Amino acid sequence: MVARSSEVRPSAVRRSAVPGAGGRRGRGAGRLAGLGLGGAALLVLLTGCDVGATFDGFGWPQGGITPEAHRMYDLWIASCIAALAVGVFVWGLIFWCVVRYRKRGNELPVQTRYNMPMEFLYTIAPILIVSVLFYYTAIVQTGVDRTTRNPDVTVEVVAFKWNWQFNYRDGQGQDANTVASVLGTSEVIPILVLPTGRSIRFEETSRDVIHSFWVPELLFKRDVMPGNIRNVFEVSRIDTEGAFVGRCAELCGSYHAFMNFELRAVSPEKYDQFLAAKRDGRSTQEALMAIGEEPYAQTTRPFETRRTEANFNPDNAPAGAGS
Ligand SMILES: [Cu+2]
Repeated sequence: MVARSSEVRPSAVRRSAVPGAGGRRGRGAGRLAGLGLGGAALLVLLTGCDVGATFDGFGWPQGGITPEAHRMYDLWIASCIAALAVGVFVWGLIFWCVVRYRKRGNELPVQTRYNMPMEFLYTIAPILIVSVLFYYTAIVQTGVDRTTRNPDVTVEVVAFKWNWQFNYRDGQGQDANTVASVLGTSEVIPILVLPTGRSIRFEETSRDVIHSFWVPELLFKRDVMPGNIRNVFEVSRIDTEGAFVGRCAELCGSYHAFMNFELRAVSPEKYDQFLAAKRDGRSTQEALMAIGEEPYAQTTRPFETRRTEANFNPDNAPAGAGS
């Protein structure tokens, strides 16, 4: 594949320096191509295994609770394995060259310009790698962004400085009606109750600035825009019951960090009972207790904003009074 040192094997140098005289070179390129194909096959195989858990997700958060979260996680793990495979291959080549072609005398080594198989390989291989990564990214992204015509649950997410309102809707779009609502206050964290096993559509809108709706376990966040933009996304189902913290992920002002909520995933039966209780006019806390759930947030708590401490003129002394 690459010309050998003339000092060690002069005959080999002559053979490989002649263009097209490459039985050996052809075999080398074939071997490399085979290695690439083998690597790709290995990648597909490994993606099915739980390699991610062994390596702590390669830094990606684990514990996603939707099929979409798992698909994004798998894409990340596969991309990391591909990157590592390429890295190991390149590091191997570097070290091999360092050892094999180290300086042995003062004679200039044989130069190997215009090595067509090599040039072909390092042009085609990156294109192939990028194409495969692009293909799977496009597939996963399209899947995550997919919306359906009739999701089982539609919830309107209304963000404002600095809290959330969640409106349960009887249909899709701006013209649908709100049948029940959960509103957060400075004292009470809003709890977004949702069922497991059902498709859920989130329709986002903001009353003031750009916020971002983020539940880390969804492994997904989406900006909440003011004005006429209604950002929409769906999850095909939530797999796990439990309480999951939600946050605003867009710096939206002084109390941005306090803009928390909780996603409470419950069984479909409990969800139906919760919604019925809310429609009967009960408070969110009463409705949660009616279905045997904790009435207040478990994953976060209202923050003490310490507004009075931030007042540097607590005695309301007149300006310029001094001391
Ligand atoms: Cu915000």
